Amino acid sequence: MNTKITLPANSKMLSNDFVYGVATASFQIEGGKDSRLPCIWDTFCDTPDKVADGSNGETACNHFNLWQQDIELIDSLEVDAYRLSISWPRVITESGELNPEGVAYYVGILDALADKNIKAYVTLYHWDLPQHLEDKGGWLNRETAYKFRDYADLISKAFGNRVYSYATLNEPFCSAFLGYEVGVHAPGIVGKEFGKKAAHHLLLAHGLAMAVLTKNSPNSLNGIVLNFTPCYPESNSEADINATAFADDYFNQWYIKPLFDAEYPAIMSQLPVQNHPEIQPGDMEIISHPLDFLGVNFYTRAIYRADVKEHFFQIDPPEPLTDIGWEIYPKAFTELLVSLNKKYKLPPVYITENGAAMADTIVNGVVNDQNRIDYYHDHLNAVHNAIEQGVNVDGYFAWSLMDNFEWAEGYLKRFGIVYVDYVTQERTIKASGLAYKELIKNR
Ligand code: GBH
Repeated sequence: MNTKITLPANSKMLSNDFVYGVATASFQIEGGKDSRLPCIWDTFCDTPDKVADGSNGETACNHFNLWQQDIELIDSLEVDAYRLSISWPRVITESGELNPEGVAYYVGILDALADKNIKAYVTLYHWDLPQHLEDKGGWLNRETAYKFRDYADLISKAFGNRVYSYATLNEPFCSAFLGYEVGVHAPGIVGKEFGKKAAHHLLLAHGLAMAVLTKNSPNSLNGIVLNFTPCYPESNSEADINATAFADDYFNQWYIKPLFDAEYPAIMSQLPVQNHPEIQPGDMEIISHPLDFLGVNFYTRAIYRADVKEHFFQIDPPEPLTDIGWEIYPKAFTELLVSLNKKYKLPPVYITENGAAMADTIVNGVVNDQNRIDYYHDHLNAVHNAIEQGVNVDGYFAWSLMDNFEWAEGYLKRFGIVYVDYVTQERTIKASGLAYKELIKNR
């Protein structure tokens, strides 16, 4: 048992230019629902049986009111950077103008971070689509991509030079597949014919916003955050290997290949036409706008076997599992980064999320989350191994700064390196948070 997170002494990740940060997202921590427009997650939470504990984002971590003390907390962890997201429905009115109160709220946060020399990594869309846009079709409506561009334009002008890095979208896979194909995330739409259409409009939104950000904020690192769940075959049979490759194209490569190769994976031809995206001339050029960085989110892998009807079937993950049921398999992290680096001409990579849900208990004000320390230790070393194999990784963000609203799991799953008591809103740095701080401090 090692209560520390350590890296080999010669690691690039121990240099002072390697960026360490913590990450959050607006809907998951802010609350402050009365001072913004409704979003699709408000509606989803109000729909019975969608969120495990029947909870919502009305208060969450009350970061809307407690942001100043939370920035002190972030500073106390001695991180270099903070990754946050902007609530689109907080900063843009229904008629498409800036909402000055919403903008002032984030400007306050960005200025406080600058005061403490903490780099701001801003994500423009972490799933909280304004409900009035969903009412017009949401990401199934091509028009939403242009609304996103306009939002990116207004907000990047308003923020001026306060932002170190902009990510357009967080995990378009989750928005498209979980939100519009299997319906376990907002807006809860179900149908194979919808997922890839939503995905295309999300990627179009990304490309349109990249052009705007490059113009308005040429000095920031502008890019996108993708999640990857690397796919492994259950056996070495040809059928399982092919099924796994299909799943990888469907879930992972679908979102990255258009960015670098300006085309979707070739499996598109095997999908029924009614499930295809609606691609207009010029779209793929817009989508493949050069990136200053690629954000990679990694949590776990998935194992597949062949399936005659559905191309692939995901088997139950083997142990060890985290509290949310995801397998702990750090080797997949190294292999993922190395394989992406081989397939694509990558810009600098940031690990924009990595972390684990654990069944934490707080005893006399102490959270001894040794299991999470182990997770971080093993996964940071997995990143180190990828760097050793030639991948250009410039930073790492722990998900998450603090326990928060874990989407369809509500408040039941804790991903923080800081414990949150949702009754008192008290924050307690967990043992993993202290270990992370030690790693950063002792570089
Ligand atoms: C991220 O999503 C989100 O950006 C963040 O908001 C969220 O709180 C955090 O991660 C934790 O969930 O069914 O075993 O194949 C990550 C979403 C996680 C989606 C892994 C796919 C596959 C698990 N991804 N998941 S499995």
